[in-house]
Amino acid sequence: MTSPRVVELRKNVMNRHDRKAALLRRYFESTETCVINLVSSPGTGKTELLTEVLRSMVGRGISAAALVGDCATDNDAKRLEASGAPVRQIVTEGLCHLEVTMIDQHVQGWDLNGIDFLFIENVGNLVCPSAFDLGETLRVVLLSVTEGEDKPLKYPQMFNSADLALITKMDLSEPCEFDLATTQDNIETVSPGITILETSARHPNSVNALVDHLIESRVKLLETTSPETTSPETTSPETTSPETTSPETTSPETLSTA
Ligand SMILES: Nc1nc2c(ncn2[C@@H]2O[C@H](COP(=O)(O)OP(=O)(O)OP(=O)(O)O)[C@@H](O)[C@H]2O)c(=O)[nH]1
Ligand SMILES: [Mg+2]
Repeated sequence: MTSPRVVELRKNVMNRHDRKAALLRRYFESTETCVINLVSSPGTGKTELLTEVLRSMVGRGISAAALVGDCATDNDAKRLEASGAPVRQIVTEGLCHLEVTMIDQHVQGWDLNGIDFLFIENVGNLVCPSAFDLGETLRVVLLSVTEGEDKPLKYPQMFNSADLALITKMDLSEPCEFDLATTQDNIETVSPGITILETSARHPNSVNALVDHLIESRVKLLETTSPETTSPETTSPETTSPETTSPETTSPETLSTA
């Protein structure tokens, strides 16, 4: 008796999240901000690579900012700030993924009209973040050479919900005896046609190639979307501070009880 009811409640909550994400996506389109949600296992190199991407963008005069999610610390925000780009930390207090209400809350006060790229570093987790639309323009999944070639097959939803796949830490591929061709095949199996780029935060050329790819993607997306003047429907009247902030009312319980 209880099982079907729980499923139905979860569906309602997810619909609410999806509606909110759709509103936020329209707002991002209206400001011509390309929002990129980075998802991967813990330790794949999201922060390291993003720091270099932001540094490269700042150096080229491109306006970029970042939101970063973490269960318990603001370590990653401190690292990302070294790039010179504006950064805000979202501490999820144990929640294993970011949710759209947190993004909505944490962009308050930023004039997105002046921001071409907003990166969101999700909480390191190869399962849950795939189920939560944050209103992003592009979802980018990262897989490092140290994790094993089979991960796309074991976590297909993370790969088939992404728009771009990055194989990271390529500078370590030899000592890790990494099999690039098998990994590419595995990604292609679960996400046919997806673009796959090889990167290393230690190799500026690969960082620059990634930045070039993102700039081209934004240009193409701007050509296909018609901006409207839309404001985000805020979930809370309070404007969040730029510093470390706790998630709003979002908690693991929300999904099963709301
Ligand atoms: N050799 C090498 N090491 C890297 C590279 N990218 C990241 N690392 C190292 O890998 C470790 C984890 O990198 P992070 O950037 O913290 O990974 P993350 O995905 O942000 O981790 P979480 O935020 O905990 O999910 C750090 O010690 C980095 O210095 C790379 O391209 N090459
Ligand atoms: Mg990180």
